[in-house]
Amino acid sequence: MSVPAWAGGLVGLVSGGVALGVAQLVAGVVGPAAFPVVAVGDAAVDAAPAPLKDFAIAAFGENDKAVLVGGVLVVLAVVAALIGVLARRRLSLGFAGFAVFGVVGLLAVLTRPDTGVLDLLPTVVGTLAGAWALRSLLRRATTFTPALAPAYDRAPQPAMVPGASVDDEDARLEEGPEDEPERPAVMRAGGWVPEFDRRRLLTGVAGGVVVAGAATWLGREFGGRQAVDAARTSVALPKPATPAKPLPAGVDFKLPGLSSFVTPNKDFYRVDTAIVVPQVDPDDWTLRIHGLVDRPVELTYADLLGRPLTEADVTLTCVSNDVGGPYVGNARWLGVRMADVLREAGLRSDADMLLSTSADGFTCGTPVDVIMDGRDALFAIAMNGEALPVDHGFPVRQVVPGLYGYVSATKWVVDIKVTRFDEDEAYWTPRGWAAKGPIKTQSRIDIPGYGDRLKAGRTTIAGVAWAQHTGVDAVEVRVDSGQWRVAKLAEVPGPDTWRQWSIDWDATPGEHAIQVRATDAAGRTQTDQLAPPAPDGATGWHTVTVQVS
Ligand SMILES: Nc1nc2c(c(=O)[nH]1)N[C@H]1C(S)=C(S)[C@@H](COP(=O)(O)O)O[C@H]1N2
Ligand SMILES: [Mo]
Repeated sequence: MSVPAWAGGLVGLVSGGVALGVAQLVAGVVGPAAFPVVAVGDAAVDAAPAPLKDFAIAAFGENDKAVLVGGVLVVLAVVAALIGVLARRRLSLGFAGFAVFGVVGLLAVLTRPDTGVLDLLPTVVGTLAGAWALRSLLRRATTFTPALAPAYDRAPQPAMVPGASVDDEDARLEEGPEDEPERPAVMRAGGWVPEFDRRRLLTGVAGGVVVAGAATWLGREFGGRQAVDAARTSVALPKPATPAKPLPAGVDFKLPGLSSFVTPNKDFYRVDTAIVVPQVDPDDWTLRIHGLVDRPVELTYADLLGRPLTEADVTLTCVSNDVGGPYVGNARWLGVRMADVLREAGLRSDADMLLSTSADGFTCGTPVDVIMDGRDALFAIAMNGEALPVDHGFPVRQVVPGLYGYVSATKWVVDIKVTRFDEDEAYWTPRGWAAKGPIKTQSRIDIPGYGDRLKAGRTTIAGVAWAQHTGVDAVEVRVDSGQWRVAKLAEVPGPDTWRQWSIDWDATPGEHAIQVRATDAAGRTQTDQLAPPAPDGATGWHTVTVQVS
């Protein structure tokens, strides 16, 4: 007779979809981080304890954000369906459910950096749209037919043909069946009987799905993405005042399966806390440098492009990279030397930390002495000959040879506070990672791969090793804990990039464990002591086992 539970659940789901679609559409105008699902995810990322985050990175790798957003959506779907089931009995319960959603969304948006009043709009409008969809769909699902004996008090209403819905049924939905006994007997005997109308419900649901889908799609299209993409493609990169040294002929062995010396942008690892990548318009971008300086400055993108540019080949590494892991890549960067800008601003002598902040509120603490010691520490605008990809920090990011990314490589950087380590803390420090993060000398076997099956006979073992700003001096390989043998090293343009290595091996039948270790130019050989990534970088020798037959 009245709306069955399954239909209530369906109505709840579709109404939730309408709410999110409309929120997405409004967020497309006011900014992607104001989309409540993303805000909830972002807030969860920031609030999650470090071990959980480490687990997420280890288990899902670069998909960890997609998994998180997927999880939020699944929870939302289940709750929305429940709201629909409840709302069938009492519409006010459904509205209350949506209100709770809305408040959670608003609270999450408010925890985001730089939230303005406008950022609350997607959640508010989305919640209202969802509540409206809930009410309309439930009304559609219920039609009222006259009871067997028509009541004379209702009979004159001309619109009341059997099967038609009535317009003022909120009250009936509100009251629910338990209120029936309070009605006058005559009304019950000859009133209108609510009936579930499956066909009208399903056409309404189809309409809701179309609205939700179209709004989501439009919201994404508007989402500033295209505007920033267009701005990015129209950037004309100036020629470097200080070009990089030409790459030596022998930097790349070009072996199948071995990491190429230059990592193409599309293959470059990505690690950050952003669920939706910040879309920063270079025309609006400025970099403010303040704190322990004599002359605070604010640079525009045009200012930066107008300054002498330095080009440098630098390998980035993430502190959360496991031994043998993928979070390392090498690129040619183009940018302004950070030291020049800081010197002009009048760096004070008591400063020892640069606290940089990104457009999305991530912060990073970099030692001042490292920036000022002459290495190619850059405010980078380009990566491998093109404007920075949005994922990698467009319009401007930091690149500092020798430091893990979490203490040096701020993407979408907008603010630098010159300060002291004993006064300020960056994003990852209270979350269990060291305040300072010099890169540990490491090496990785790329070929053969873990668990590969090989034919007996001559084969090549090869990989990469890195000790940024110190340089790799030697790489050794051993099989089954035998003698260490010295590998052949590729050429490098300088100490700031990784270095390819290779060695031949006469593989004999059976299972074998291959290990590698590097020695840097300071004479430090990698320790065999295994340490996890937290708090300051993994150690140990990369080991690959293979089956030879
Ligand atoms: N804004 C911002 N910048 C950031 C991060 C971040 O979370 N947010 N992560 C850092 C970390 S941990 C690393 S390893 C590098 C990774 O840079 P990539 O994504 O370009 O490889 O970016 C750094 N810069
Ligand atoms: Mo990192």
